[in-house]
Amino acid sequence: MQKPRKPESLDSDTIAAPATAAGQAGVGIIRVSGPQARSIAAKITGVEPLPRQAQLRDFFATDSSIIDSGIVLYFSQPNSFTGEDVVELQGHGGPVVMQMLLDAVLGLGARLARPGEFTERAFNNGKLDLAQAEAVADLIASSSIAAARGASRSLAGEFSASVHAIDAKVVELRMFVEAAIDFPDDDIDLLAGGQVGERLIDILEALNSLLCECAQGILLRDGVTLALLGAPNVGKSSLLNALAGEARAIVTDIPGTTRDLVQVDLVLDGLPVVVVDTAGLRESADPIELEGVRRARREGVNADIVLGVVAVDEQQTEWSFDTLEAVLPDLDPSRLIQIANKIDLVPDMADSLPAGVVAVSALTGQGLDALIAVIKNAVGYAADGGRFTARKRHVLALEAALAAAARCRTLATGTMAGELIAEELRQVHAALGDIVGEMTSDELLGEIFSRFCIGK
Ligand SMILES: Nc1nc2c(ncn2[C@@H]2O[C@H](COP(=O)(O)OP(=O)(O)OP(=O)(O)O)[C@@H](O)[C@H]2O)c(=O)[nH]1
Ligand SMILES: [Mg+2]
Repeated sequence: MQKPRKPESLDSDTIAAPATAAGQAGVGIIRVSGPQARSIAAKITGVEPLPRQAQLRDFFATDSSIIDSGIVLYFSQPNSFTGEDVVELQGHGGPVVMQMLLDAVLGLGARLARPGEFTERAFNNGKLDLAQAEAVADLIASSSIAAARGASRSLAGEFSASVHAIDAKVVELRMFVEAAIDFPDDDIDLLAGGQVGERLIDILEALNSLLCECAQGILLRDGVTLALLGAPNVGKSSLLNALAGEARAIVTDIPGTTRDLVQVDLVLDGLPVVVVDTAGLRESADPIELEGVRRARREGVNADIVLGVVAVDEQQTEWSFDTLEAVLPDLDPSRLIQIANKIDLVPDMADSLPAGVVAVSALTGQGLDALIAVIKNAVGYAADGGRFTARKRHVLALEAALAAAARCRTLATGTMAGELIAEELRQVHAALGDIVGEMTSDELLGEIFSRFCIGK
């Protein structure tokens, strides 16, 4: 468990919010946290709640009318999610019942919680570190099984443990360097022995490998955007449907069928993606089609990966990606995957395609697995995915730590200026502390928690 972040300022007010989603459901839960949680539960049910026991009780409004009957669960502090007294009132999950129950709780002195405030209190009370708190939101929002597993590993503290393991090495090295600075008269110069450099290599390697894992973790959490672009009628919409496994976009043999963007969220072999189908690229006098092409181009500029599609058939054995290049002249080749569709029409052509062009048939499904593998490879998604979910914030902090550690290494092989090495190590330590929230500013914390949903 973490050290409480602000033990002196433990929140004195009591917060409440629905912990379950709005709408009709078998059960709905109002969660209450803070010093008054227990007494509010006692007033609502007419009986003192017992810690960690599910008790069936009637729930009463402030005017003593009955609202519902359900389960009351009480967790006495510090053994609760937030570290405060927490009460869950589990009633029937109808919007009106939930609102009446919430009103009763608010009428007894609680106030409505801000988004993420329960988790923020858990963080402030040392129940979770910041990376774990972020994992709570990521677990709720996860779009794939792999992302959910990654988030729950982060929530269990695996990611934080990796950060702490590197930080422990940094702290140890800092102590060594600072001791060497403080006792300069000793016979041996501790800094000259090559030890600092060796230990730094170890730290750099560990930082690098965690950074790679974080990059995977971001893919796992955020996924990537793929834009299907190409001339009319090459089979872009058919390809979208084939990847989605259902008819999401209209397909006809009339060129210019797709006018607007069609966006589908999918998970391709563990990788969350947003696939955007676009209007076929061609000159046109039709203002609707022109706007469609303009939007297609914009998607091509913004997407992580452009899936450039051409069609091969008996008539068209000579083909190129000129149409796409004309529209996106500055497209970085690393962002482009070239696809030759309709390979079922000319199966022999599959072997004579230029290197890097993926032959597929949206009609028969041929080549789709290979295409998915090429996509995963292009975005750097490892076969087994990420070990835990991560955020851009974590990557930036690790990059800052890595840069300071690299500067440290240069100093250690060159001037051996102890004070400068110590200062760079302090920066590595600070950057790592930022990830788990030991050194994070209140402003950033506010921003992180405000993106949570209410009730979490
Ligand atoms: N034989 C064969 N026909 C295909 C294949 N993919 C698409 N088609 C056909 O090609 C035609 C055009 O397909 P679409 O998916 O609408 O093409 P599009 O690129 O989205 O066309 P626009 O929306 O007009 O830009 C349809 O008649 C499809 O059935 C394929 O792999 N093999
Ligand atoms: Mg289309």
